Amino acid sequence: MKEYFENIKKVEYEGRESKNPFSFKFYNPEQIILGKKMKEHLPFAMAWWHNLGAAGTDMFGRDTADKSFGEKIGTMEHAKAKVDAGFEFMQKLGIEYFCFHDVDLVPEADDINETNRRLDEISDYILEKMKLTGIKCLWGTANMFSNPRYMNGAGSTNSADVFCFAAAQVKKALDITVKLGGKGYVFWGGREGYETLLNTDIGFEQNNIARLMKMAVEYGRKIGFKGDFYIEPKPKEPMKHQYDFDASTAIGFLRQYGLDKDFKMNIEANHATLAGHTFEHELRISAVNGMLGSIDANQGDYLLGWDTDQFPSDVYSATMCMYEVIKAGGLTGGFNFDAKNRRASNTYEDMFHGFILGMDTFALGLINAAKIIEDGRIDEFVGKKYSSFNSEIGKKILSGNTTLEELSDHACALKSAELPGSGGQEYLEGIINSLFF
Ligand code: XUL
Ligand code: CO
Repeated sequence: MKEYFENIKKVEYEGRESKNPFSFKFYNPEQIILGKKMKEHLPFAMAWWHNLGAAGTDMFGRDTADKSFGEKIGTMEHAKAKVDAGFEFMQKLGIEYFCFHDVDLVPEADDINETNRRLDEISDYILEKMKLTGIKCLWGTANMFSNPRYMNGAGSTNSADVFCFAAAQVKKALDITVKLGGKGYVFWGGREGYETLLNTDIGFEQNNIARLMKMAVEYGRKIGFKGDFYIEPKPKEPMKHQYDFDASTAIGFLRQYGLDKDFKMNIEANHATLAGHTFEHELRISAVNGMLGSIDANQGDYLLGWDTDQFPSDVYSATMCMYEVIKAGGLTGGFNFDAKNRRASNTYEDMFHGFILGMDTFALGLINAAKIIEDGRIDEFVGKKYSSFNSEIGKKILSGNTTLEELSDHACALKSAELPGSGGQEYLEGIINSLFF
C-alpha cells in the first residue's frame, strides 16, 4: 500500500518540553480529566473537503498546494487516492472520525445518476477502510451550494426542479451517511438566504426549507438513521443574509415547524463570530435549549469579516468552549476541524501542523476548563448571584405561584430596592487568569 505522508510517523504525545514538531505537546489521549479520557472528551474529526480537497485557491489566485495525491483530479482514481491518504492521515494523528459532503467524495458528473453510482462505489471503498482502521463517520451532508443550479438556493429555490435535485442529493447523502454509520446529518444553508428583498418571498422560502427538512427526517428514520439532524447556523457568506443566522434563530425555526425533536445545533466558532457572538454564546444558547449537538472547530480573524476557517489556536476561546461542553454533559457529536491551512502553508507537513495545533489547543482548553470547574469559585459566584430567589417571594416567582398584584405589593412595602449586588466581572476574569497561568 502506497504511503502518502512517508516523512511523518505516528504523532504521539511528548509533552510541552518537546521540540519535535510532529508531536502533541498537550493532547494526551489516555490522560484522565474529570474522570474521563481526553480522547473521550474530544472526539476529533477530519473535514474531507478542507483537508483532502482545499488546495489554497482564493478569490485572487489558484492552488498553491498539491492535493492530487498522485492521480488526475476529477477521476475516481483520485477519489480513491483521497480515501487512502485521508485514512493514513487520520491514523497518524489518532483522529477517530471524519465528516463529508457528497461531492467531496467523488467528482460530480453531469448526470446525477452517474454521481450516485460513483457515491455507491466510493462508499464501498470507504467502508472497507473503516472496518480495517476502526475510524468512524461523524456526519455527512449534501453540498447544495456549489453547483450553479443552486444559485437561488436549494430548499429556498424558486425552481421546483432544482428543489427536486436538492431532495435527491439529501436522499443520497442520507443513504451514504447511514451506510457509513454516521452519527449525524448536517444542513448548512449556504445559499438559503437572500441578496435583496426586492426579489424574495421569505415566507415561501422558509416554508419550503422546512418541507425539505421534514422529508429528510421522514426518509432518514425510514432507512434506520438513529442519529441527530443538525442545523449549522451562519449569518452570511455566501449570501448577504442567511436564514439560519445564529443558534437562536435556527432553534426558533425548528420549533415553528415542529422539527425540534429531531434536530440539534452544529455550532461553528467562526460562524458565531460572524454573527456578532462569541463561540461560547452560541454553545450556551444551544445547551440551554437542549440542542447542543456537535461542533465545527475553527476560528476566524477578528480583523476580517469573512469565514477564514483557521485552525484553532486561541486557548482562551477553546477553554470557554470546553467549559460549555462539559457543563452541558458533553456532545452527542464531536469536534470537526472545519479548518484549512493558510494559502501559504502549502506542504504535507503543514496539514499535520494544522491538526496538531488544533488538537493541542482543544486539549489545553479541556485542561483549563476542568481547572475552572474543579476550582468552583465561578459556580459559587453564579449560585450566590441568584440566591435572592431562595427567599419566600423569590420561590413564589420561580414556582409561578404568584401574581403581578402580589409582587407589586411586595415592592411597595419595600418602598425602594437595594442594588442587586456586584456583577464581579473583573474579579472573575482575574480568577480565570490565575487558573490559566
Ligand atoms: C461553510 C461550512 C460548511 C459546513 C458543511 O461555512 O461551515 O463547510 O460545515 O456544509
Ligand atoms: Co462548518
